[in-house]
Formats: sequence, C-alpha cells, structure tokens
Amino acid sequence: MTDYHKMWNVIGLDLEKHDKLLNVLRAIYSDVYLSQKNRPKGMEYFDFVISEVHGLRIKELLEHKAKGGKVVGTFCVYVPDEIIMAAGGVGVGLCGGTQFSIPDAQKILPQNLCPLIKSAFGFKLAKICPYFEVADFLVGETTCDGKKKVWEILNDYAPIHVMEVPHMKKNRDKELWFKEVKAFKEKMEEESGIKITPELLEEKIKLVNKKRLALKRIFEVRKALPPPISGKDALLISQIAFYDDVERFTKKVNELYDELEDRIKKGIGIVKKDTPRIMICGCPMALPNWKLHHIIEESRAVVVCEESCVGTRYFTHMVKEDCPSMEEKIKAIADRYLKINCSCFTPNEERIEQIVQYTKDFKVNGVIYYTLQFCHTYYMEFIKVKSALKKANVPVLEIITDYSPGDEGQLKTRVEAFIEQILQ
Ligand code: BJ8
Repeated sequence: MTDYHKMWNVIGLDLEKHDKLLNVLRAIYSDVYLSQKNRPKGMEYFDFVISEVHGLRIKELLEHKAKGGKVVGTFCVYVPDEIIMAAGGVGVGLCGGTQFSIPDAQKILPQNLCPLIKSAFGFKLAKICPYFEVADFLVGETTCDGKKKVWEILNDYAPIHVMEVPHMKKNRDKELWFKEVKAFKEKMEEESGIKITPELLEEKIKLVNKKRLALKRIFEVRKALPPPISGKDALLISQIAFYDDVERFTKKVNELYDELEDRIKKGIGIVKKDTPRIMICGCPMALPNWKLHHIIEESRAVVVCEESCVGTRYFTHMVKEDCPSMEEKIKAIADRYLKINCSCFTPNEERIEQIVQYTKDFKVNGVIYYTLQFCHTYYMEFIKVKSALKKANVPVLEIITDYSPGDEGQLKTRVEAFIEQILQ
C-alpha cells in the first residue's frame, strides 16, 4: 500500500488525527461493505476507489492543480458541475458524513445543528479532509438556514462563493436562478482564467448527462425482483459520484450495469425474491454515512431506491443538449437544476408525487423516511409525504437520527419491527 503521509503533510493535514480517522473508516468499511456476500465483481473498482479516496484521488487532484486546473469544493447538488468542468475545473463534494469531525465543529458551531453541516465544518477546522485542503475555493448555496449561516463562518477558513438558490419556482425565481448560474460561470472564468466557450460548455453538458444516465441505469436494474445489487453498494456508487473522475466513473458504472443486467438474465439476485423492498426518502447520506442502509440490510430487507441527493435527485433530470447560443445553454442548465426537488422549496408537491411514483416503479413494500436531526425542512415535509403514502397504502417509518452510533440499537429494533409488520 502506498504511503501518502508526505503528500498529506504538504497539504497541511493534521497527520495524527487523520490517521485515526482513516483507521476508523477502514474498520467500518470492512464491517459494512467487505462482509457482504455475492457482490457483483464490478464493485471491486468502487472498493478500490474507497481504499484510495484520500490517496490516489488526492494525488490526481494535485497533479490537476499543478497543470493550472482548479479544484472546487461544493456542498449541494444545485451547483452546476458542467460549468466547473467547462472552466477546466474539478468539483468535489465536501458534505460531511461522519461523527468523527463533529466534536471539533462543536467548539464553534451550536450543538443543535444538522450533523451534515457540523461534520463538514469539523473536517476543515480539524484539517482532516484532504479534499477541503486541495480545494482552491468553495461554493455554498442558500438552501437551508444552517448552511446559509455556516458559509459566513467558513469564509474565515477558506474563500467561498455563495449561490442564491431561490425557495420557490415562480417565473421571478427562475430569472433569479438564471442570473445566479450566469454569475457562477463568470466566477469560474475569473478563477480559472479560462473563457468558457459554447463548445466547451456543450462538451461538458454531454459528459455530465452521460454520468447521470449511467447512475440512472443502476437504479433501473434495482427495480428487478430480486435486485442484482445491494442498497449499500448502490449508495456507495452514488457517494463516489461526488469525488471520482467523471469519465472514468461513468465507464465503470456502465460496466457494472452490464454485469447487473447479466445477473438479472441469469436470475442472480443479491437477496431472495421475497425479501422486503425498502425505499429511503429524505436527507442525503454523505460519505461515509452508511448507518441506516446497514441496519436495514442486516434486518432481512433490501434497499431498492434512495429518494435523495445521493440517489434520484442527483441524476433524474438531464440538461437539454445542443442549445445554439451560450445564453440558451445557461438557461438549459438553470432549468435542469431548478427541477431538483429539495425540501427547501415551497410548495414542493412534485417531490411528494415523485415519492409515490417511485414506490410503484421500484415495487416498494415500505418507505423509511430519513431525517437528520435539526433538518427542519425534511422533517416538516414528512407530514405531507406520510399522508400521500397513507393514501397510496404504503407503510412508512420515520427515522430521525444523527451520525453517532448511540442510537443504533434502538434504530435496529424499530427497523426490525417495521419489517416484521411488512412481512405479515
Ligand atoms: S439539494 S438536500 S444537497 S440542500 S444541510 S438541508 S440535511 S439541515 S443537505 Fe442538501 Fe442541496 Fe437540498 Fe440536496 Fe437538511 Fe442538513 Fe440543511 Fe441538508
């Protein structure tokens, strides 16, 4: 195994703390992922990516920077990847998914704040995330209140550009968002020194659409009875989508898709045909948050869909291709991103309708609605989701949790009881 300590030292990581983090992650990964039986062979690539996520990928990003390219840290699926790439940049997701960094964050941030925000902030404060350290600048957004205010504090540690995401989808909101996307293109041009041409943008629009399509195909095969891949593995692929090289990732996901199709033809499932099928809806699960999937799949059920930003919200809509002018291309990008149904929007009926539709498409036996503590918008939106699922006759369990292992026993008991109820 390559020793990356010299590289980590150069980028300014706290080596001792970072070593501890890696040891914790390796142990969890081995327990949650490598213990699975009958995994598709194509998952070997994703295991490799995880084993090198703070090593080889960081080396690649440093090489990219050495050639003059920019690395841009993002926290939300509203930030348009196509624009970052058209300016020769690489986008990396910086949302935090581990309890490990939270005590550091709480030295500054309040305790009663969403763990995803605290975990990310703690990474920067403790200097244990190499992605934060190699990022030239960060892009925040005005989605939820917690994120909005943390950018002001994070700005003391790293330069940050904030995109104003509207909270409604009226014409005036669309106009505002179009201007924000345009301003982001200008920001990327200024940072990179590269003039984004219509040709460059078109090329990247097509590239990112291909990546979305590859992810969509993985979700399509999960509709099979039984699914050919576990929910944990599908989640891992969605999480890696925020870090890996876009072309390589797309190729590997498509290869995996071919293998999964073959499995379906041969009748090879990851579980037995009558295994209860669960859909998870709600807050995103940033790497390495595998807590709920692991509990569900250890409880004789299988996760077949994530209605989440590490799931359907990431890939569902494509950017319209071949728009003639730059103005129209920017509009196509703005339109696509504004279709994402984050609970920060009001009203958000399309999300509710999509959830009900997914329960049919993925032949779901039960929904687990997942809210991170102190995430008010997803929490509140559950009221409407619950009522729509009741009408559709789909059982639902609400889970509100954080990243700590403290409630795992209690969650397991609740999930098992829910699955028992489905089985009856
Ligand atoms: S588009 S879900 S990635 S904002 S940070 S809202 S969990 S309280 S991450 Fe998100 Fe963009 Fe929306 Fe998706 Fe709640 Fe926590 Fe806020 Fe969060």
